[in-house]
Amino acid sequence: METTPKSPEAPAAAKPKNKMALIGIVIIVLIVVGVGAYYLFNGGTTTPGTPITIWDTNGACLQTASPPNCGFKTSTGSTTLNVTSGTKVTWTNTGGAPHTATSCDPAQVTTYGTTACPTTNVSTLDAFDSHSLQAATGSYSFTFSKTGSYHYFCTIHVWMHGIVNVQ
Ligand SMILES: [Cu+2]
Repeated sequence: METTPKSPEAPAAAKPKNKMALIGIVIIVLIVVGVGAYYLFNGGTTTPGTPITIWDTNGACLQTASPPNCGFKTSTGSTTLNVTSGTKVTWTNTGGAPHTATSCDPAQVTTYGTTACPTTNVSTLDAFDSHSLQAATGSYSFTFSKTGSYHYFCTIHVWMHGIVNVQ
């Protein structure tokens, strides 16, 4: 008499236990996936792309300076960077003044004139604008997904020019 009521009780007690274990496993899986996604996302935004250095001479960036005392340069010292499609490029301002890396699309020519953009990018190319990058530390990244020649300049010193060729 005593054993018969006990046996249906045992599975009833085991069921919530299994449920708790399942919930525990689900929570652990969610944490693992969440942490993994965080690192994946964080890695994607903090990993520097192909570098372009924005430089000046202790904050000086004069249009009349010869040779130039400010500008854009790649790791080889060139103002032109050649990359393949899908490459992320990262501009870092190492100078003492704020600078920008801004694509030469028609809207910029309208605002800043042809000194800023002697060559205008074709309208099918993506536009980019870092806006003002803080002296010494500011950086900006842009991923080039369309092939073509991207002319860009600094909106603060419109005589600063650079080119990114995407093949
Ligand atoms: Cu500048």
